[in-house]
Amino acid sequence: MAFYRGITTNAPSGGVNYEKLELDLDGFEVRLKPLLTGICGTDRGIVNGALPFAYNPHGFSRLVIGHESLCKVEDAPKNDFGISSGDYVVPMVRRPGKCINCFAGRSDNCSDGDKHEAGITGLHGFMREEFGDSAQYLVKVPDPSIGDVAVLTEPLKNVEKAFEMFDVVSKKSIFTDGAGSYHEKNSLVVGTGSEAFLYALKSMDYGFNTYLTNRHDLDVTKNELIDKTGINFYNYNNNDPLEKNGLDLVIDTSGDPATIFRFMRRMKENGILILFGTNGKAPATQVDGMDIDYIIERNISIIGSVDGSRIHYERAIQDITRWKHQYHGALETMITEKVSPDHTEIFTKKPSNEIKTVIQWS
Ligand code: DN4
Ligand code: BGC
Ligand code: ZN
Ligand code: ZN
Repeated sequence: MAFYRGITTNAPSGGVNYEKLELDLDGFEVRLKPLLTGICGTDRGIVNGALPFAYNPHGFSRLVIGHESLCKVEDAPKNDFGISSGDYVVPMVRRPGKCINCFAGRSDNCSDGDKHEAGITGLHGFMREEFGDSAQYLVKVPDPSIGDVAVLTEPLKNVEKAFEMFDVVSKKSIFTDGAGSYHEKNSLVVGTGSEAFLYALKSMDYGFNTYLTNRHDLDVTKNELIDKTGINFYNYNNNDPLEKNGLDLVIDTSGDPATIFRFMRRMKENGILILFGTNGKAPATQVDGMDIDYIIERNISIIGSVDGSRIHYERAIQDITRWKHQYHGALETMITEKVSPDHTEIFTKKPSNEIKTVIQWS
């Protein structure tokens, strides 16, 4: 038994502490030290007691939070997964239960809910000075030069999985334009947080005419990112450049039903709507028979997508490596602040210009 400090909560009621932990690391083959851990809405939701599905590990009265990280391997015995001391790795969030999807390496599609998520449901997370893990849950970052942005791997793996869903569902019809590309197709990402920007970058990769939207203007940092990447943005309360064109792909990161239906009503035939944002506190909205008709008559497909599997982490690392060079410094500007682990106020007060705040561990 050794003592390490970590950031904890009491799930699901919430609260946050940076405290000394007595955790047995001996049962784990690989020892890891986090370099950077990212903060996302899920962490804030747990700390604020707003995520009733979060729970402490069995027999513990606290949960170490954190599921977005870039870690350095301190010590690893010989293993079948190519993980060695000194490697940069991203540990996976979900750990399999016993269902057929978990068994097949797709715990992101767990069919009975009996999986665990590090830092969220029944398993300690990565916001601690040191921890142990099994080599099979570590995804290697082969190019150390992306070390400053590789902490974006975990949030991007969600996007990779959702686009895999797009690939599957878009086969229902010919989705490309007359030239066989997506250039004449409009994709709209609702919301302007870190996941929204990652969705927009992926959508640009596909060649979509890509827009981000929100109900207000953006601050300087986000505008800079818009300029550097060539993504389009509009404040939907002021104007709507896509009004006449219709929407082929809509990706929602807001979780707001009224906003989702506002844009659903503008979708074109065979359109695809991906629901990703979650906000259990969002107000109800009115949906009538015309809305249902609209969806049916146009063959609109609605996809819900959560988490991602190893392949999506690997694709995320490939995309981050390419984007880092392609966008010349833009990806780095997504990391808007680095704070120390004792700066726990960051979980209750989101900085106004935040895209991604990270905790720096060493
Ligand atoms: P975030 O930074 O809170 O992003 C949410 C975005 O939605 C913010 O830019 C909000 O704007 C914006 N928004 C809220 N209400 C509206 C509205 N009515 N109209 C337009 N925009 C609005 O969180 P994130 O980027 O980290 O994650 C996005 C969402 O995905 C969250 O709900 C997460 O819980 C969820 N998520 C799901 C998965 C998964 O399914 C993984 C990670 C995150 P403002 O705050 O600037 O006003 O696997
Ligand atoms: C994580 C996902 C996880 C989800 C659970 C997200 O923040 O990125 O891996 O499945 O939270 O709600
Ligand atoms: Zn997250
Ligand atoms: Zn399962």
